[in-house]
Amino acid sequence: PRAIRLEDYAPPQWRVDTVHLDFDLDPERTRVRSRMELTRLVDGSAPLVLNGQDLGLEGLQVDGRDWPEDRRSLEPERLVLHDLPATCVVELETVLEPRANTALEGLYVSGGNFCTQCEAEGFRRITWFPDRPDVLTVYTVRLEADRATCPVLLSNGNPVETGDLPGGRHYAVWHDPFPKPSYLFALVAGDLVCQQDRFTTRSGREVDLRIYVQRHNLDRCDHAMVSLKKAMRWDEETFGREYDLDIYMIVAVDDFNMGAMENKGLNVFNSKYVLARPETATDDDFVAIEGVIAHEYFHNWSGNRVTCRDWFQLSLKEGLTVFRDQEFTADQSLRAVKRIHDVQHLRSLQFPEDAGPMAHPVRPRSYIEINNFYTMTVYEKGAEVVRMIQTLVGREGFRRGLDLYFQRHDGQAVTTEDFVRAMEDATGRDLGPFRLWYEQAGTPRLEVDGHHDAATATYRLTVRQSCPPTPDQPEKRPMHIPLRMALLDPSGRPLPLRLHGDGDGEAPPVERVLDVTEAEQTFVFQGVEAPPVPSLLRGFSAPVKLQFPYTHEDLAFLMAHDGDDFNRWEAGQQLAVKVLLAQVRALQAGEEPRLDPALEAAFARVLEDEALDAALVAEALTLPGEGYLAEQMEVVDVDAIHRARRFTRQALGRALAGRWRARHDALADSRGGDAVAMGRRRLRDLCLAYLCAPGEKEALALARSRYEQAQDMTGTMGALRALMDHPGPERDEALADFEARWRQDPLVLDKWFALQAASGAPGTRERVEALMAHPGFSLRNPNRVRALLGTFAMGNPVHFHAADGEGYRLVTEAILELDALNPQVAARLATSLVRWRRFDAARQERMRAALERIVARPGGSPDVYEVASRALA
Ligand code: HT7
Ligand code: ZN
Repeated sequence: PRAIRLEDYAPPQWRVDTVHLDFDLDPERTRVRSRMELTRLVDGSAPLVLNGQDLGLEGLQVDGRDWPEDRRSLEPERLVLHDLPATCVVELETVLEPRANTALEGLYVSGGNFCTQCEAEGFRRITWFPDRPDVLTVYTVRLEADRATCPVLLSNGNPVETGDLPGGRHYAVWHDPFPKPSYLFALVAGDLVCQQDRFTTRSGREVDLRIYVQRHNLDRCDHAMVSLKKAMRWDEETFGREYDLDIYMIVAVDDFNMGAMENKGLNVFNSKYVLARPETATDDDFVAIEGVIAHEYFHNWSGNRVTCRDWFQLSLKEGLTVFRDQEFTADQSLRAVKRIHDVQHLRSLQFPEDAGPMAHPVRPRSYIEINNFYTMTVYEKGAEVVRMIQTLVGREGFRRGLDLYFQRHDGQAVTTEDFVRAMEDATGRDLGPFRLWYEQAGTPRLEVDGHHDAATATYRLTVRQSCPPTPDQPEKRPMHIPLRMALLDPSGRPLPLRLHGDGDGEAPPVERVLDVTEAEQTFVFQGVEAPPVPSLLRGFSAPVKLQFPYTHEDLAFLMAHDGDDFNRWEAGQQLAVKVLLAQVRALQAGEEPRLDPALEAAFARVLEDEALDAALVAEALTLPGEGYLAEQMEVVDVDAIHRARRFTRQALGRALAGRWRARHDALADSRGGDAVAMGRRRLRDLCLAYLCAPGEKEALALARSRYEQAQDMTGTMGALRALMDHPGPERDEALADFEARWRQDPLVLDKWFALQAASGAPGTRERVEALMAHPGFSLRNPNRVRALLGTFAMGNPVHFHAADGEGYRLVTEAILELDALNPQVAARLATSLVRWRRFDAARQERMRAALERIVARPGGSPDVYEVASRALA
């Protein structure tokens, strides 16, 4: 397969002013007629190049006449038309088989209904077209289908006309007045019902809101609708962004490769991110739905009104929109808890990506298959880059910059450079060196050290930055890193931060953002009488790995006194990491691990802190994950990490049993849908998990009875999770009951598959293999694949990396089978194998062999090939 390179970008030579699409829908044979009004943008006789994939060509006319064979060339993925007049109308026809489409790109059938997925390059599976994001076109779409099976016919924009046709058929016409790239095209047709509402924008425009679902799901749309209205209001109030069409539609489908898609006016969603009521969805599901609904809505400006010039600019819309949805969620809940979750997500998924063979800059320079670049780096690190810009220019400056960006580029397809320039122009801040964040891959390391000099009452903070090499980028340059920090005096109060060179005028601030731009820099703070404890990288002000030689006592001090909630949590995490890694070393040396008294004392203090929000208590009492611990090791020892973490959970469970129980019981009656109630339930279930960790009968019986009495899915899952690592009647009966009760409900059954795939108990790999033969399992449904195989491969290191290689075998076989059906999902699963060099020699050998088997397979997809071959390079 051929690589596409940023440096080869060339602007389009033709404009498609309008396109009329006519769909004659049939699951077996859909006819698509397209009529494009074209204008040549360059002098001379540049041919028109249209993209197509797995498409025939049933007819081709230019200005109403058949176009001769010798003036066109039909290649497998391109149709090139030569000698066209400078303005012309091209009409062509294709025939599709939506029911046979298992890749879920282009036009396909899900749950008996037609839907489309065109980002990134799915439109070329529907019709021949310049399928690139910098070609913006006004669409008119006519849909025709059987009225009985497809009463609902939807496309982008506003409805124009509907009517009946002979033979039980009917039609609808939609017109989208906003020029858009082809990746934002969508159609949906089927037997759907909708929940309807209205929204009045701040300028008084009335918007018809609709959420379309299958009839049996109509009672699960309230939360999505409330979330949508909240997001619409929030975007007006926070960023001055208003909705622009008369109607906003969301459609939930069960078969979907990703979370959701922001097609103009017609979002198509994975049903997982729409459907919820407390009996079927957990608190985490509710929060995720609110976030994804908001994310897709926010794309209407950051992505749709201002779109990407080419796919290398993907983070322009995704990083910015993730940043916007993070801010939205932070405003709906506890800001510090949201920041903790986002940082956990980044560290456990993006940092490993940035340290592995798939590492790439936020703005990549080349790809084989663009679908493989919808990555943690483009999304999550991209959002961190936007957040750092906000830190550097300030909140108000950021708002001005964003206003300028939208005003300057409305209706255009632009680059990350255009975004940065708007920020500079609106604020006067020079972001020159900062741009490197878009170009340089890898997670920078900050090694910080502090030295107090009592004689001069100064504190010197020395900061060294470096970045490990990544594929294609062996040499790294220093980045511009905003380091938010404070110094705490021995009583825990923040000190005024007067730097050498500051004027004497204003009172110095107690928190500063240091501009770290050099490989090594020293900051000297004046007037520091006693040795302080620094609070560094507050709020995680940059996506870096920070090292500072904190003692256990320093960390306990910060846990107790840091005024930054994120850093209080972080201090606890760093303490736990130190303790757990010491246990790993003990286990590797054949010694018994022991529970560190500092950790036990810190946990006891937090557990008794009634003043602290329950949600923050829960975060503070959650040990760092196995993946994050693995990142701290030279050679990953999955078994020792798993044993150390299990040992600590059990030891803390035993040592603080009375306190866990008391706090658990005090939280028994935690109802309501607000963030406070959710935090209480999270803490309640965490207490239950610690109580059950040692595996004693009494605690397991408590979990079993909690399962019986659960009023909602959060409680049910909390009880089940506490039981999952403890084989025995309590676990097995609860699992069997759950399956019997929820067998008919795909989203809930996914939870049942995922729970079992995540279990640390012996025999999990065998169980996963058995579950692949379960009547409810199907490789055709991405949610089911992710629930069972994704959870096993990405969320269960100790079983996936089992020394006998059986975990690798199971996943490799699944990847190969899945690749023939759905390459996009298969490629995601294949990323579980790419960091093979991190493990011991025996595991390396097995993982490499698995990758070689994948690469060698004839007829495999470019998606999977790209992942496996990069891993082996
Ligand atoms: N912009 C959307 C990305 C997306 C997608 C990409 C490739 C293949 C399938 C896909 N479905 C959705 C979703 C988003 O980030 O908002
Ligand atoms: Zn997005």
